[in-house]
Amino acid sequence: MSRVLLVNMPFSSLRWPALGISLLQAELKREGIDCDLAYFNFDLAEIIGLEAYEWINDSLGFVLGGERLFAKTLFGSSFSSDLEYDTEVLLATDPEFSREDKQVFDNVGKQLEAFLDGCLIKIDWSRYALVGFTTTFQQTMASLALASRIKQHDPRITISLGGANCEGVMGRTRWCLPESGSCFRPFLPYQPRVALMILWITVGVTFLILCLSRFMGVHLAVTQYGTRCL
Ligand code: B12
Repeated sequence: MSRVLLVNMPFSSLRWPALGISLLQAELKREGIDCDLAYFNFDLAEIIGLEAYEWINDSLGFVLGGERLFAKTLFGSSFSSDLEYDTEVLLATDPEFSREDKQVFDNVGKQLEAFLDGCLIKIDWSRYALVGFTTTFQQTMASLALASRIKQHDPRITISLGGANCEGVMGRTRWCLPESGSCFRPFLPYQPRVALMILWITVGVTFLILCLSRFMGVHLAVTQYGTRCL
């Protein structure tokens, strides 16, 4: 049977589980599909230490510090310069951001490649037909970075992304993996799809009524009080 793996990447809280993937796991099991969960956020906290992890997760959340670090592993040298980010984002939002803070931040960045390689080694990917990442807050870049590695390791695995970062404008943004060039296709959730169907049916039925009424010599006029026969 094909299995599903749902992944929770850094930087996400170590205090709370990711509710989304547990709910999806329960639903998949009900449908007879085996599903495992992987909380790789704990693996990174073990590598870089609890203090550094929570600092980036909590204090640097609003400047997307964690996203910035993982984006570097994804886009490599083509990424914008550190100087620009340090002065225009880090120092601009927190003038007390010290040299020591910067050292800790950069040091965490240096350990991310090893962390991602570790994630790849830890899992037997041949067991999975689909790997899904949940992304809220600062989890998109880490998810894409691991997704890129998984695709290189085994291109047959389908990668899926879900969570709050896939909603609205962000969800409609075209996300592509730089190495393979493959892009995520936005997926219309159930409710908008039903709404679209209802809209088409309404347009179709209205058109039919108008055609029939013309054919039968009846003229319809739409007023603010509803549709009336003249
Ligand atoms: C509870 C909650 C909190 C709690 C706990 C957060 C936590 N870390 O667990 C607290 C109070 C701490 C909190 C704090 C904050 N929050 Co809050 N919070 C929520 C809330 C109300 C519910 C989140 C939740 O657990 N939902 C239930 C689960 C089941 O839903 P879900 O994760 O979306 O999963 C479903 C789908 O998305 C999908 N899905 C999820 N993963 C995947 C994966 C795949 C592969 C697939 C196919 C589908 C899928 O399926 C799931 C089941 O339907 C949401 C709003 C909302 N209605 O969702 C905001 C929300 C997540 N919070 C938000 C924000 C901005 C914050 C704060 C930054 C607020 C602030 N100004 O401080 C802080 C940040 C804290 C931090 N760094 O962790 C934003 C996040 C925006 C974003 N794009 O990341 C949200 C979306 C609210 C909003 N609309 O603005 N928050």
